[in-house]
Amino acid sequence: MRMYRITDLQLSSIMMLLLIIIAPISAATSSGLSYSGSLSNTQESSNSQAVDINSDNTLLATGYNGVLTIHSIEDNALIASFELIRQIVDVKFSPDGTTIAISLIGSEVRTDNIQLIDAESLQLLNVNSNSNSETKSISWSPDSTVLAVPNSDNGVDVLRKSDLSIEASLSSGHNTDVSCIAFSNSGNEILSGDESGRVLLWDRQGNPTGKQWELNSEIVGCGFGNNDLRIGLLSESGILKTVDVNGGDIHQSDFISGSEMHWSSDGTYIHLIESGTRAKIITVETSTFEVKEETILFHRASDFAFIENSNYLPEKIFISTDTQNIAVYGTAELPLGYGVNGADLDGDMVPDHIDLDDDGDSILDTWDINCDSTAEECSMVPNQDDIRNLNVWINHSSLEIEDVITLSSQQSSHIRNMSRKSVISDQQLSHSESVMFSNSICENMDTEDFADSWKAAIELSIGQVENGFVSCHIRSGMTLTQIDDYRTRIKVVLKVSFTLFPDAQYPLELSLLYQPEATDASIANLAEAHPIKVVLDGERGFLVSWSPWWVEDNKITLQLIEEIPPDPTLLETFVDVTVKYPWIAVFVILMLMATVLFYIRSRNASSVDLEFAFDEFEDIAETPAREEIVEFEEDEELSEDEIMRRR
Ligand SMILES: [Ca+2]
Ligand SMILES: [Ca+2]
Ligand SMILES: [Ca+2]
Ligand SMILES: [Ca+2]
Repeated sequence: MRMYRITDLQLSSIMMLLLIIIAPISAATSSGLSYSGSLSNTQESSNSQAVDINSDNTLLATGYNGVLTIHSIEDNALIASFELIRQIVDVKFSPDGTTIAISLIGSEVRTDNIQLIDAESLQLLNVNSNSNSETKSISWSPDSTVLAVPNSDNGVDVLRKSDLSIEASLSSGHNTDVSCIAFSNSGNEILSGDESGRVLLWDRQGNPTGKQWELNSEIVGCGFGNNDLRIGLLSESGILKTVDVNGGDIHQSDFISGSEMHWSSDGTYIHLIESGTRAKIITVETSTFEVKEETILFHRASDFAFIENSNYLPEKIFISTDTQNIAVYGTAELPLGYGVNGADLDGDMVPDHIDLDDDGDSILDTWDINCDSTAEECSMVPNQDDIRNLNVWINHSSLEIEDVITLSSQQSSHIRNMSRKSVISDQQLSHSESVMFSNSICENMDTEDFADSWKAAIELSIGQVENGFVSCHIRSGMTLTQIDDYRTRIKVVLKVSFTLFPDAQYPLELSLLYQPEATDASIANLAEAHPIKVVLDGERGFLVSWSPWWVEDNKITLQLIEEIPPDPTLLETFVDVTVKYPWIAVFVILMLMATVLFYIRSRNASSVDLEFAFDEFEDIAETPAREEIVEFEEDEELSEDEIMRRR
């Protein structure tokens, strides 16, 4: 009997394998936030580069190229805008909320790179200061009395809020421009990071503390944790690092690239922008450096500001996109007028007198003036192609649902604006940029919930649906749509493919029990959900449809009757067989060729035989005459009389 001994190496290999199998797949979960709209300004050439919100989360300030806007966060209303000719690079509300500091791109000799706005009177203040030419980062002290800005001497100036005069300067230590500045929470220290990746710690008076860190590329994010014991640093090449304020490294992660980072207010998380062709906002748990959650973007992202929920995680994020829009990510909010009494045609709980789109076809009432009906107002006649469309396709063993939603012209136009620069910074909207948008939709939404909600709404006469794979794509309104097209609406397809069990049996009755609402973090929250046009079709069925399916109709039932195909013709059969079994076709063709060849050969052969036969016949016909003559000649010995007698 053979004995097996498990060596230490084998044991550790087995343990490792078990660990790999047991360890959960640590895929980052979605933040539950999705694109929920955008803010904009009217200047097409303006590119948003910086955003900030005040400490009580009521105002959003945005720095564009040539304009600064202030919006109310509650209702997205534009409160004020200031024309500033140059690109605004950074915007910061003072912690006390009274002042907004802005930095403008300029030159080192300009004395107006730094400007202040009174956030209460909404007036540009008559105080200015110079700085370095790019002024990528500015930072207020926690007591709102001073503002730290990068100076033209590879250092930092601490400016008094009152007149922007210099209170202190930090110099010697950086060899390149300072690109990131942050005050500690106590206000006693200042962090400065530069374009080469060096980070220094100073006291408020501008004296170096001797603490220094080096990263491999430009510092794009820097900040203290809530207790000032830890510092978070982000480089342009994507290195996120936490260091002990006394010198040592704590954690490090490498992302694809970075452009901004913020600590959560309690220090539990760091949120950062990972830019590139799969741009995201990533939340990292600072104790473990595990990725807690992600929000997938479909546009460029240079800066972000956010509102925290009670778990210190973002519940609303504002992102500058390098376009004339600011993208907003959040959760679904109830529309204005929800639940108010009154006639409600489309069943979205917003009464007609408040609803901007009474019939739910994504065409606003004011523009809803073209339709087939002459008896009714077009705003009360839903356009079949533009309401939510539900295409159900039944195959032998699968059931697919395409839930097609149409976004409004304004939403579509803003999305196209932001998407145009997402992969290649030009005016053209390419296929890959559309794909980036549809991917962000599917990656942010709760796809499992989406599949489950349709599964629960479907009832079949025989069998049921199982599994459910969700995919997203853009049906129309994005790729190659012109920049000046403000009307074309984007149609988004949210598709779920189920397995049908058992296989389809006809006639098949499909009942839809209710109209599922948009699921969590779904783009469908932006679109009208009712009424619905339903089309049921299949590989072996006659197309049937029901439209409009109103909410008040409740359950609807459609029947798919089997379409019995006519018997195929001989040619169809042959083509069919050829496709399925090419070797049979080759065999048949070879047989045919052989038959034809044989026929030709045998035909040729018989004609040769005929020639012979004919020649022989001729010979036969001629031969007796000659023989007679010969015979006749053989009789030459006859007497003359005999010859005369015979003649
Ligand atoms: Ca309504
Ligand atoms: Ca409506
Ligand atoms: Ca309408
Ligand atoms: Ca209409």
